[in-house]
Amino acid sequence: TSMTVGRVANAPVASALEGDLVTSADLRDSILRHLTYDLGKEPEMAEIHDWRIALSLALRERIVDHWFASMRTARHSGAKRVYYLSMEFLIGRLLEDSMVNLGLEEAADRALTDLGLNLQDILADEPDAALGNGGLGRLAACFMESLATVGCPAFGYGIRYEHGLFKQRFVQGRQVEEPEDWLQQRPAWEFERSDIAFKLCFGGEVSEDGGKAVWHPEEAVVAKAYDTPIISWQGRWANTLRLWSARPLHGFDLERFNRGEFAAAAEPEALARTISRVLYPDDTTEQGKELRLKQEFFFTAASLRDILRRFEAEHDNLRLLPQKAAIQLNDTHPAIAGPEMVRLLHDERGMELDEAIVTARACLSYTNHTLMPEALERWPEHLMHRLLPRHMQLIERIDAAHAVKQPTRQVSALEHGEVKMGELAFMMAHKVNGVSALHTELMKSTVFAELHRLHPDRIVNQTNGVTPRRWVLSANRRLSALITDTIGEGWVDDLEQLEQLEPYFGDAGFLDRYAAAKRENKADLSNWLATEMDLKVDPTALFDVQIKRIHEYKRQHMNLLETIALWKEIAANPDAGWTPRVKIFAGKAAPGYVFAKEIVHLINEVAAVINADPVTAPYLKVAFLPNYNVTLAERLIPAADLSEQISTAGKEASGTGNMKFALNGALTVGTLDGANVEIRERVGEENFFLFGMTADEVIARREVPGHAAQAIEADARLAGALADIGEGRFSPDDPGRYHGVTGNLSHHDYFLVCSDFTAYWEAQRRIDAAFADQNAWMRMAAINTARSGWFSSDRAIRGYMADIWNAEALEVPGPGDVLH
Ligand code: 7GP
Repeated sequence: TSMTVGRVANAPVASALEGDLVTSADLRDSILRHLTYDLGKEPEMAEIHDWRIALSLALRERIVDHWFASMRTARHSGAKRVYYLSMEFLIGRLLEDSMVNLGLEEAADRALTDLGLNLQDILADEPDAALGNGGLGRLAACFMESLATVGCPAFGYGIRYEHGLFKQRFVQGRQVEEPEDWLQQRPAWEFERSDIAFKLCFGGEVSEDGGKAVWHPEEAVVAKAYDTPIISWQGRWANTLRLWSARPLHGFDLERFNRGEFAAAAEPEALARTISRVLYPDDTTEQGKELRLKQEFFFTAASLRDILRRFEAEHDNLRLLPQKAAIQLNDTHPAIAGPEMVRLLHDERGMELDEAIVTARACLSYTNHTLMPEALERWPEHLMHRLLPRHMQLIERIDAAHAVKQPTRQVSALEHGEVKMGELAFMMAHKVNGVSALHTELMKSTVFAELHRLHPDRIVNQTNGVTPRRWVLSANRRLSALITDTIGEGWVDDLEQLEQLEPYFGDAGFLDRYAAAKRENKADLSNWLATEMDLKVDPTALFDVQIKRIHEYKRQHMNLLETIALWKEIAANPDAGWTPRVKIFAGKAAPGYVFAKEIVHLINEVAAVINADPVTAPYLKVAFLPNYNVTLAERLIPAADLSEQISTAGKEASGTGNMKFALNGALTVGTLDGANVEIRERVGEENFFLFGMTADEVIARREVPGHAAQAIEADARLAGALADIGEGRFSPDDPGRYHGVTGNLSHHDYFLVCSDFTAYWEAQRRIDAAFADQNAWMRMAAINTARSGWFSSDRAIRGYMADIWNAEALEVPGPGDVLH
């Protein structure tokens, strides 16, 4: 029986899911009720999205009691709450997730069949909520699900962007961006909270009044909350994802409207709404735009106000705040939380400045997701001063207070007229974490070396993780069924139980079924490629997958060079017993990242040429799938044989796709970078295809004059592939199109594509040979599944709770518990 933390006499008992006999008939009735009375549609007139929304509302209804019970338990227990502040939540679809976590899949399936509908069609109708760019945003979404599953009382705070990440289309091979419109149909999961709204100010100036700073802002907007309940596995706990939407303080200008100035009358509305209009589409490059800084302050300040309001409703001593609130900053985007918290405590609540700084720091902690210098946020002081004059003053005070502790003033958050947000976040956090063991060590030795020397206990590691509910259980039904048949269902929220699979590898039956699951997943994907992309592939070929944002450091172009070299070699000698391969790429390039867009174009042009070659067709196909998103990842990962994790060592902070692939039985070809290192340690070096320079060797290699030319000279395959690109073999209409790319690789090659190419080619040929022995390969794949359980985001969240937040898990009192 469960621990009764939140014992409340008058609390209605939350029905434990097992006791909650939701029949398909109940569910069908509530779908019809929502369709009729919420959506106002008659069944005969309803379209697929109406049914989808009605089903979502019927499920949401069943989440709400668990949600209230969880919040009530948290309130009455007095336990610490965790607040996860993130500019991005890359959620994807939620319907299947909610249904699976509620255990209502069969009921929903039957209810819909009764109504003459098909569950899969309905699931496929849901828009993919892309309120994030890539790894950082998807990590936040996995963390939300795990926070609920481990029972950690938590809120996620972010921005309710009207338009998420752009949609990607290819027009003659080039990336074209189109606006995304996930809110076009009625959003099914959120609750609009008109009563939870805060006024937030910008600009103006600061005056002094009897030693007290008074900020006189000149502009204000309102942040309004929208709540989405996030339900745990088996519905034991639910937390809130609270996203802020920007509204004008004064609706619209009636006077001007009455004067006939209709557009001008709506202006304040449009201006205010701009703040939550669109997600910045950048991934690991800094965006130095005023609007971006406004967005950051907007959601951070609204969240802090909400946190303090909740705290003050429950406690009257501000000194208790660090015991009741742990605030995690997901990268530096919410780093203005440091000065803003100090302002709220000192200016607005009269706490001494030094104590305010110490109190804020005891609440705050900061996760760093990249060491790439171009991605570390810096804001011009004059901009900070203009937009947030009081905060600029407080940043100076924080910096000065920190400097006092230094014998010589080595580190400052202010440099060359800019505010360095990483340094500011570090100074205002009691813990700072990296996202893989290697990345954390590099933080200590590079970007934060000085700060680490001053605060040797502040930096800790929390290796990333992924939620097994979405990334194994839902995404890979066949594998999940095999696992559950073999070891029971306990693995779903205790993923390291996957280790128990290994003793079954001796049974021929297990590995046969494992192989069958992979084969069927690949057959599904092959059919999908045929219908959606008009591409025929051999479903037994090696499915080699690289899916992630397009970036030089991730080296999609190294993969492409190897593809070209392989194609040429097959063409020259088609009967040499080649292992058939399908090279699959997907990913978006930031709209302003010219080089990445050229890589996109080049992949498409190379694919067109190779796929049209009848000689190599049995052995090599290239697919670049447009509009990569969470949903596409769910389709591709279960069908992958090979996971491409080939970043320049030292550049990929962790990776999380690498974990999803390993769990789903794809072998990794990878460098010693990010979490690859830890994956390899766990799965065993014999079950991982390692190649390339280490982070140290990368640094040394860059010092070698002419390293790229040398590497090209030494490898005829590389030279040949580059020559083909340079001579326009893939762009006959414009032979010089890729001179920028080839020139960069031949003369500059900062990411060492050329220097790692030979090792990469050799690793790929080892992979060809290994894949030819299917029994041995499937065994390695199954070992990857069995030994990757540690990469669950449940483990990661428990790590944060223990090492950073000092937070405890709670349970909703079950119906069997005695309530006092
Ligand atoms: C990413 C890192 O590139 C990736 O290696 C890591 O797994 C992920 O965060 C989660 O920790 N970083 C971003 O997505 C990003 O936008 C810019 O970083 C601050």
